[in-house]
Amino acid sequence: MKKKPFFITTPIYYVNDVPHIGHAYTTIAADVVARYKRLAGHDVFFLTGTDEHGQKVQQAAGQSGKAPQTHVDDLHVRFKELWTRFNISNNDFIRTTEDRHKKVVREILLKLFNEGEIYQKNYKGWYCMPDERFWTEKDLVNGNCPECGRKVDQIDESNYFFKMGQHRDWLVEHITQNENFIQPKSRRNEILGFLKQPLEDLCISRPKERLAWGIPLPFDDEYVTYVWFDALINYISVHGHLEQIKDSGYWPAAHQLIGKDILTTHSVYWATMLKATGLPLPQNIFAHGWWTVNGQKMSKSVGNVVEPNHLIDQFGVDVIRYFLLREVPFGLDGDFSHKALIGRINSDLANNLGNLLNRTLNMLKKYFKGDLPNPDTTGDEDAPLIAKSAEVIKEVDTLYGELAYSKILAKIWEFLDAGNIYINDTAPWNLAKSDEGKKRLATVLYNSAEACRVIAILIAPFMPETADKMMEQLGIDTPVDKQSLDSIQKWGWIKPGSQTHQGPQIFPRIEDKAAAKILEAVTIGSDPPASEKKAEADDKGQITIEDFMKVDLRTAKILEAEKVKKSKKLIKLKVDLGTEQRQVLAGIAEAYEPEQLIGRTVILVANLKPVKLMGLESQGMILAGSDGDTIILGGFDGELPPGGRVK
Ligand code: ME8
Repeated sequence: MKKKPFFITTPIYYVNDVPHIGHAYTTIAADVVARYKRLAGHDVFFLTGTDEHGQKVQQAAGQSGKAPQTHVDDLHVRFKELWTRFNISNNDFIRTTEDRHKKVVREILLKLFNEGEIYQKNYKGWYCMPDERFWTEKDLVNGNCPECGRKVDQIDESNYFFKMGQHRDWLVEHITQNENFIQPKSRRNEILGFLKQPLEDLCISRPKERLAWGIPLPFDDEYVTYVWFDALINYISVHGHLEQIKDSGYWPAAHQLIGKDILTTHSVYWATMLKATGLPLPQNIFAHGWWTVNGQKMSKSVGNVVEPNHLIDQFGVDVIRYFLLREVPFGLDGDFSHKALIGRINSDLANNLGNLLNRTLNMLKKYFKGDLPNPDTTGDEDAPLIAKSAEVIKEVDTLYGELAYSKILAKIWEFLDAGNIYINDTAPWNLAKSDEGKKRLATVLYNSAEACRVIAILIAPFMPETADKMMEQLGIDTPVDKQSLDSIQKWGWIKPGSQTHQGPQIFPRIEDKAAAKILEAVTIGSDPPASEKKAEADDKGQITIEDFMKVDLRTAKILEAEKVKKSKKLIKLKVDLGTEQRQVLAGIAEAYEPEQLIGRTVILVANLKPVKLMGLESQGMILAGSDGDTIILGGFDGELPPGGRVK
């Protein structure tokens, strides 16, 4: 049977600088889906690449004293090398300076020009050089660029324009009718809001005398193509010229992953360019959130740019892949810190995953010399584990459709917990004491090994090296990317008689002393060490940003509310944190009726140690202001999804 094509893309990154953790984030996210879809039997095409034209790149080349082509030839390699280190399984890597790309850009420009979709006019207005965007007087904020706040230059020149404005109405309709076209929902609403204003035509040229580094327009070689018009076409130029794109089977893309910074260019510029060219729109554009570092924007001048190569050297590839996608729900902003990373390594990876594999292999060695025994009869005690496996596999598949990475991992970890509980409950060490018990022991250890195999396949898209190590220790020769999801649909695929062997710990714990050393070494840029800053702040009764960031404030949506019996003040709430639900007790019963609270988004202190109030556990605290007897809940003057960080 012919495999179903599945096309997934990342943005193509500017080669004005070296890649950082933000670039790695989108690329790893796309890689995980690509790997999962391959396991599920799809014909996957996963594309990434580099954006090599335009002002930013020309400027960066100038600063390094190189010709632009030499600069991009040198720098794009850094991205390729990093993706190899991260085990990114892209099928192609496109560079916008390649002929195959330039040809298609010129083909599309010519077609649109001949069809009257592109025209020339004199333009007078404002231009933001770093963003390479034109703005009208009314767009400016305090005379500066509304996007980045930087200074704008006045421009008066003749340019070519794409008739983008005429596409507004059908685009609004398309977005309204296709819920998945722009995700998450908050971003979709943002674009619908943007489209309430009239849509301007798009300037798609730059005079050569101002910017020489670009693709010359096919109908006027005094101009080069605007870098965004050029770059967006990479998603289709990779499939060949216009006629070939339709036949390739890969267009439209199933998912186009981007950061929230480039949502307008994708959901408005790109969508209208495709429509005018006569090509269908991608099925989904997903704009994920923004990573900060210890609460600050990553920036060269602050010196806090997280260099992925250093992280890989220190912690290993799979740990970083896991952390980035587990820590923050996809779509929300996240904060990177070494402390949180070490926390995840110790709790999720060493304690949980490492533990299940280790104790299973250890007991197989001890009681069966490493030979996987034949399971005897399956008993009542085994059924919950087997049922949990089926439930998790099914739910994980649904969650992939929503790109809910962090929920997928939480789900897989539920199965891991079930595996550890199974071993605790069946107590193999007691079974080993009698001959009768030994029959049951064979089944228990067989099932534990099978659980490890299921987990290896489920985590393979996120942690491919770990999955292979697990397979090897379980005595399975076939590398995981040559296996398929089919093998976990039915319990009991692993063959009795396989020779298992315990290797080194896959995730050793980072002990407190080592962790302290790592944390001490990560000073932020030229800032004084954290300990000094803290002493200075304490003197004045102030706290540092690091102190503040220790409080994990999150947006939380109230799902249920009821008064606590026998209490005048307490209301019991169930709140949604995006990835989990919590029970929280709040002393607001004199100010609010429970019914008033349902559906509200509040601010939750999410890392407060749970306490018991009137015999009920409260897993966090919601923020409210008060004046005498008046209590008013803190909140937001707009809609926000649950689970986002409040800073
Ligand atoms: O915009 N957090 O390229 P770019 C999360 N060439 N993601 C981040 C991030 C951060 N702090 N920083 C960067 C361009 N990213 C254009 C794209 S596509 C036709 C042209 C990621 O090098 C995120 O995916 O500035 C963001 O959208 C992308 O890098 C921007 O990369």
